[in-house]
Amino acid sequence: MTAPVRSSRASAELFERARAVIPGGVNSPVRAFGSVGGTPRFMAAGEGAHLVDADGNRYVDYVCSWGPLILGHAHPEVVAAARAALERGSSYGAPTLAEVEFAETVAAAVPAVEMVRCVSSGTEAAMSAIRLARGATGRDKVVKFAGHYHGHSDALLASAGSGVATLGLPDSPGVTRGAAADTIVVGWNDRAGVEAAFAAAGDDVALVACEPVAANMGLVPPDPGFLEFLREITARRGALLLFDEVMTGFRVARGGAGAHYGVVPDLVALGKVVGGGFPLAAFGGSAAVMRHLAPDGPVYQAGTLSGNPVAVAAGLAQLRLLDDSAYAGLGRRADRLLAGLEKAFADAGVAARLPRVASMFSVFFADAPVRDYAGARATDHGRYARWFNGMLARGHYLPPSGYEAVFVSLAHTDSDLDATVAAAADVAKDLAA
Ligand code: HOZ
Repeated sequence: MTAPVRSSRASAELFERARAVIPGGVNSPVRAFGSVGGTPRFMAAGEGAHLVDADGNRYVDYVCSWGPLILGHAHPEVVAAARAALERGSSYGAPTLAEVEFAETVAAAVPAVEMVRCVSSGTEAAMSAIRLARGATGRDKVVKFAGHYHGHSDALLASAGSGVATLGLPDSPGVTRGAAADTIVVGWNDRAGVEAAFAAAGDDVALVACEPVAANMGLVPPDPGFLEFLREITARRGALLLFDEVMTGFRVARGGAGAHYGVVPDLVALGKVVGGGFPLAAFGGSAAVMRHLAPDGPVYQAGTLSGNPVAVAAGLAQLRLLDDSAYAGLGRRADRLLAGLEKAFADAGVAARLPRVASMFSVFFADAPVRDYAGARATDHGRYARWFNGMLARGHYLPPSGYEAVFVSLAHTDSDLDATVAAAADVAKDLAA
């Protein structure tokens, strides 16, 4: 169990040291607690559903390394698989049996995927998928949605979610005008906007890229029929459709959001979830499209650490455990937590929306449902900061930004979830005061 957080002195001292040698003191901006205030917690250990910080404080963790830790921290089977692989060597720069098994596992699970290429991060997966789409179609333009985040490659940084939204950064300093000019940004769930993009760009659209469940502007599901609409218009106009499933792959279902909604895109980007907490990602699609990649085809893409044996072993260990009962278990935990949170906010008279898909959700302080990035930005982020800090002080680690999603893992026990609900009831009263 957790206890109220006593001191964050060690974290504060580490943050001070870090700021002298790491920009902003962190290696990824959202970690800096910039929009919620306070001292980012420097973590010393992860154990099941819990994180332990440098001061020895224990938290129930709902960030789960931004989603991938579906089994919780340091799951024994994942640790054993990684350790066994490591004892055989950390990196070969040559192909392995495990990479073949990994590709077979992903292809069997994800309906859109016949062939897979491993990379090391979600950024690389989405960036490579764009190059592949451009190479395969001979077209330049990419359509993306405001508030969707596909990593930090040039083509996809416009109107991006996640840290770009959290910090309220302007579009694209450092991105050339040429790169920005090939990206068309449209509102999420905006059919007319997508039609207008195709009308304006004619037949030069190579790719429509989306998070099938937007999860980097808080969680904003697709309107009913919207993914089907994207599938239809891209097919009709000769463009490819990319589902960036970095957040949703193997999380909302074994086959990802594509399987959950019954829509099969041309390309899928998978991120950290396939590495079970290690730096592994992948992109895949039909053999016809994927064979454009070198060395089969001319579209170049490469990486010494792509398919790293330790990361692949850990990822495979996690993917093997994600069966129907695992998804049922995640669903039960999310039901319990969401019911408790909804009641806590309702009892306190706090207007909150908790959109959910399977075992991921977010907390918007708003009166009306959120359908797009403008709606997400209009929610009460000051209140989110108070909510976050109130929960953190009581030992519950939520995303340090209202533009991120909350994740439940199989390591969360009923007592973890109930403790979080009890803390939420307390914090909700403070928010209402
Ligand atoms: N929204 C990011 C995950 N897709 C947060 C992780 C990060 O930027 O560090």
